[in-house]
Amino acid sequence: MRLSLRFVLPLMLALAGIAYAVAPLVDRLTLTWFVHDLDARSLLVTNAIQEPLQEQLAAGKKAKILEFFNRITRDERLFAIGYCVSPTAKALATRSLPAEIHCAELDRWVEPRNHLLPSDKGPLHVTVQPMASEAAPEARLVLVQDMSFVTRRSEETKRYLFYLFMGLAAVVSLITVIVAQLSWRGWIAGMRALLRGEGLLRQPGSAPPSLPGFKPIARDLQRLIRDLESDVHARDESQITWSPESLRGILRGELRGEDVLVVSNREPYIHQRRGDRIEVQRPASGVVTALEPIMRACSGTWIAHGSGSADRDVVDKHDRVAVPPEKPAYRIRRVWLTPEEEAGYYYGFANEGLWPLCHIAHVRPTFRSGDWSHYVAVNRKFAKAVADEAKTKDPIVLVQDYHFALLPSMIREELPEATVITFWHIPWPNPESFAICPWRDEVLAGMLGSSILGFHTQSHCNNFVDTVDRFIEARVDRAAFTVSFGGRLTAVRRYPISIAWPPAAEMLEKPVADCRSNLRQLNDLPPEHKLGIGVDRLDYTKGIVERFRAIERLLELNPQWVGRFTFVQIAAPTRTGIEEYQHHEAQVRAMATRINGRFARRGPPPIVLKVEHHEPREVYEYFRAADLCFVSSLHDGMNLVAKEFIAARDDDRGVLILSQFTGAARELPEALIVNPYDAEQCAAALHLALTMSADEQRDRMRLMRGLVAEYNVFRWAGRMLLDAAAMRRRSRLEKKTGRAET
Ligand code: GDG
Repeated sequence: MRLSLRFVLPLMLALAGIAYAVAPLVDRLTLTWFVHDLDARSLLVTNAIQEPLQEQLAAGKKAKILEFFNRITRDERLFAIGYCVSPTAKALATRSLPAEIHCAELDRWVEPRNHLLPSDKGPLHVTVQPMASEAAPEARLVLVQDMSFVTRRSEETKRYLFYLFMGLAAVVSLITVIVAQLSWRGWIAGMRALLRGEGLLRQPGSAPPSLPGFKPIARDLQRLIRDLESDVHARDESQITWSPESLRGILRGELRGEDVLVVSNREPYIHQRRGDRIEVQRPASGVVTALEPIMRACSGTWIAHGSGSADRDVVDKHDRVAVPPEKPAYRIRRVWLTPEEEAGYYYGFANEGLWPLCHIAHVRPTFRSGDWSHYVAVNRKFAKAVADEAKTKDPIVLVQDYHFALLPSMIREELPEATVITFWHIPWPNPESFAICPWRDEVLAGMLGSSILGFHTQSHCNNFVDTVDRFIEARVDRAAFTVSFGGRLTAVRRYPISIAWPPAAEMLEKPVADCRSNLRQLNDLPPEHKLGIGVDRLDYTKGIVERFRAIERLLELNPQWVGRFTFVQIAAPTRTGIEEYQHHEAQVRAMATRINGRFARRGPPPIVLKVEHHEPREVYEYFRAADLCFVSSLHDGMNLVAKEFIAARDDDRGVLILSQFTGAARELPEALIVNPYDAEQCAAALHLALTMSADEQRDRMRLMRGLVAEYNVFRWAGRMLLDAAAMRRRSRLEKKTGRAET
């Protein structure tokens, strides 16, 4: 007991000393955290008041603005607020705005380390946020927040630390005394054993006592921490409701201030000349919907082929244009291609070579060395554009699709520290099929410049990894799904793409009953006529011929549907310069005419073929008016039409017939899954859809709507960004500790 007291008292004194020594450190750390928090809060406040403030400013009501500021500063932490229209103007501000803050000298508060302003009431936190508008391009908002709460919290922390260390001292001394007692007994027992001649021989099977044994433990611990990290990550992710806001949250939190670039062939805004007017077109594309919130949130740059007839008229001298036109938030950098480059890179290698190569649709790929040269040159052109546009040496670059297989490694030559995320929107074939490509090794090496390589389904990931394993000198780790090539690691991951959820309100504006009656009227169909819908680019991979064959078979097997069922096929013209597409269009048209000729004598025609582009609103109206939607792709990376049909049906009605060869079929088992090559089976599915009870339609549709809502396009983009953020954190840590994973 005496021994314990002699030990415990000095220990307690020592720990109390440590508590006081540690307190200032904790103070400094918490101050940094609070400053970070207040930075984020300032941004939030600015975003929240931007719109009402701009409205008041536009109305020019100064008294109202001051009243608005005073109302906001009633918040106990928001100390003062001011608005400077220009550096020469006087600030429009609450009275509490400290005298040291003038419009002319706002730059001194911009640096994060200068955000603190001492005052006799305690420190103040000052931030300056741009609030540009057309009328006032230099306008800025000053927010001053009260930080006196930091001093109060510091006192509490010190008290808490003192009690904590005291408690700790008591527990440590207790454990020490117990261990000392036990060791003493153990030592005695050991001595006795030695005297008995048992010696210090190791028991068979017991662990060797040498130090190197700790190394595996350290490694295991590292692994455990990593697993825990990814566990927390996965848990957090499942808590997220994915929306443009959550994407913005990731960019502000996980990827604070990172430089983000997107590269795609198609641009998100196209300027077209119509007479002497310039019209802005937005391509109806899921990819644009997903990537726009990222671009808007981080004011990034989107690099794309400038394909519009007025594209050159609106760019600045660096070929850049700010978009969206009504409220610029990010910029497009346009890359110009000659007609020869477009023919070789886009129509040739990408669409006559890689497209049929990656889709099992029994169309032979055509590879020409001239096309390949253009493909290489255009990829190089885009890599230079990426290097020009990068603001840092390690930007995040999101590369889209098979037009840019070589771009990842070319970007890496220009910017070795960039994080390149490549997403391949079409399937990846098995190694035997891919081997057809005469430049297969170059294509694979190009793609392996990516840090993350994404596909829609696990089987596309498997095919890619198998192809790499078969053809190039790379190390494949099938447990981690990574490929190590040329000293670099590429993670191959599944990111199933989807659509925006909820869909834009204007798409669902017209009631389903009105859509039904309107479209039946428009197509000369009786009010209760059954309607099917198909919406596709007029592409041979979409199985439109097989779809028509199935409709013909339905009418042969179930003649009661003749004159009572019509299938409307919207077929948007695509890649019309390619011969295969011209043949395909002729075949589809001829088939519709033949089938209609066979059955049209008994009422309305079974097939209405509309070979033209439709506005998204019209497409949604058809989705809402239809009794069934038929997606019969022969091979499809995902297929967004299936998901759009589901999104359109907020009445929980309608049946989806879906080809088993789409990525979407893996996610939507409640659809009627069919083999498009099996006309009998498809005809049976059509009959089942036409006779399905309302209850069954509702049960299936609800399940599918739940899934599409949860696994929406914001999750697709967000998960890639989260993985990129984790990868960047890990590589920064490895650089710091001087260790890299091999
Ligand atoms: C590739 C992959 C993957 C069609 N016609 C019109 C029109 N569309 C819209 C649809 C839908 C989009 O085009 C087509 O998307 P899909 O996913 O069906 O197919 P692809 O164009 O082949 O896209 C595919 C996709 O990339 C995304 O990763 O799912 O597997 O092949 O949004 O609604 N839109 C309008 N008028 C039309 O006439 N407005």
